[in-house]
Amino acid sequence: MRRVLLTGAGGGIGRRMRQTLAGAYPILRVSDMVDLGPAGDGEEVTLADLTGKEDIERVVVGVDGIIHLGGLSVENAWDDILRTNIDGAYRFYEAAYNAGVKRIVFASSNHAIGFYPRGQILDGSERPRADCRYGLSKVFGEALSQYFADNYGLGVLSIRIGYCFEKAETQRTLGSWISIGDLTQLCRIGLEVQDLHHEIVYGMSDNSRTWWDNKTAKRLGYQPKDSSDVWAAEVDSSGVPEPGDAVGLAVQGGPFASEGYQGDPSRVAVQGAKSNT
Ligand code: 15L
Repeated sequence: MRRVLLTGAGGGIGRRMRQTLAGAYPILRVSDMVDLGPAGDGEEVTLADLTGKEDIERVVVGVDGIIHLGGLSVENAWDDILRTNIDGAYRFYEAAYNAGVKRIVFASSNHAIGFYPRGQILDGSERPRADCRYGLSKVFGEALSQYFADNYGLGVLSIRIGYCFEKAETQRTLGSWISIGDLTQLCRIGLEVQDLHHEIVYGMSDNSRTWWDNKTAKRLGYQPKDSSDVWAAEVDSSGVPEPGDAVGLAVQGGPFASEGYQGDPSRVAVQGAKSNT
């Protein structure tokens, strides 16, 4: 990998990963719609809207591998999800393939499987069960990755990212927490491991209390260095209620599966279906 593209470099994960990837590859191209500041050593900075054909085609030129964090990262209105995470993702993969890109690390999400009940152990081989439209777009992204691997020989690692923030604060995030260091390690495996077709792994650190069996990631060489266990006692004794309604508290996706998530009125139309956990 000579030139690696990091999309969504201005987002919550992207900003930190820009730092953890510094120096890892000869050239790191960072892109986002928002101002990313000046280029650091070994960096190229590109302003790009990944829903626009010209920007997409420009940003992938000369790139060997991509960590694709770009797109909407929480629930949104359907039209925006469709334009950005579905249509935009397809066009992005197509342009990347046409430009000769060999590897993509796709930032999927635990919300692709968020409607599975808590306690059920998942290993990435299960059928998707999205808990919101955003999760549904991540199911599409995983299928898109499989399609480009099968039909065009692109190597793709889809990472169902859990909770990538400073610390775990709830029972749910004790299970799904991942440090930026461990997520960076997983992304680098996706870019560098030999003979990758398409694999789905969980973006989690070495957490003891989890619903995910990350055996595929381990087979690919993942050795997480961090663990949410350090906050387990604090979370147990905090008494702070977890956000979400009864459905959200019963399923792995938590608040994303809860009624009125983000106060989106168009959600109400399908709410009646959200009772069978
Ligand atoms: C996600 O997919 C979101 O991008 C992130 O903001 C978190 O909220 C995370 O899921 C989660 O499950 O908590």
